[in-house]
Amino acid sequence: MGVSGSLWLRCVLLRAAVLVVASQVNVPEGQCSNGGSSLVPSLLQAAGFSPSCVTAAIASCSLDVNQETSFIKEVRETVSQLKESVQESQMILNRPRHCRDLLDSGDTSSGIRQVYPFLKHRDASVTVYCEQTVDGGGWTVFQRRRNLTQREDFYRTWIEYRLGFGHLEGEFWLGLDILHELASTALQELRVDLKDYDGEHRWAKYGKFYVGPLASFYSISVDRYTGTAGDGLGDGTHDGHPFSTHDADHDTDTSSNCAESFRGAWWYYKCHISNLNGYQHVGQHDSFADGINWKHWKGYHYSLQETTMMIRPAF
Ligand SMILES: [Ca+2]
Repeated sequence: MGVSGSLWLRCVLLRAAVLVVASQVNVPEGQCSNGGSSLVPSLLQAAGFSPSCVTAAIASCSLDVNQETSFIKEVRETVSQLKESVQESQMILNRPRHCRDLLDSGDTSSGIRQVYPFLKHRDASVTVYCEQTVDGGGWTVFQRRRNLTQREDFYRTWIEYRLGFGHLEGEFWLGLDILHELASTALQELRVDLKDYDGEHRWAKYGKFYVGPLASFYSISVDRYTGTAGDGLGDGTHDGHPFSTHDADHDTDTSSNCAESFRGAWWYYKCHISNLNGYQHVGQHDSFADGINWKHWKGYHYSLQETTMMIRPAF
């Protein structure tokens, strides 16, 4: 190359200056790219460059100003790479974190979907079931019981309740880690739908729902109940209590293990007025409170046919 690096830089800056000045006075670019045009020096002088500086700069650039240099190519490639990188970051940030995001983006049908719930791991996808028709939609379902031919076993361990189990088309528990992640970034609503063996349906909804981190044993916080099933989670009972499984007793009953006694896994205190992960008795049962029970509706000796628990951002 016959021109020094500093001179090249000057040429690039000069060309940029020509284009900027030209754009300010609406002169087509073609008229400015010609270093010999009388219009360019006058424009540059009007922009504040001294006449001698403009003359020297145009003279030094005239040989090569129209040539593609490796420097300019590199700048263009770098800008192009930066543009791609920004677009990729934007795409990752725009990924749906939950079913409400999908609904907002126009996906209005219920079913199994991919979401990216973890703020610190935006590449980690999770398969969830979205309920987009009930009560305005946007619900991410985290628990479901159904009276299927082959029932899912809900009498599971601590680690299984942390990570989730079951089948999204049938019965499942999504997982406490995901629940906490979704609940910790935005105020959530909780909706609980219940159905008995006569086909009657009741529901409970909470305007505030929070699940704490592992360190709190995923303690629950619920408030602002409305519904027809009765307040089976708040009411001075489960609210504020950690989650327990038969192998991880965090309940407040020092003389027993509630999860073991009532064949479930729940936010037990000592012990419960709801037990939706309990044993799947069919309707009435003689045993005490170990079924899929919701005391305020059916008492402690009636196990429900269907349950659905789901959350969505409150705003
Ligand atoms: Ca206990």
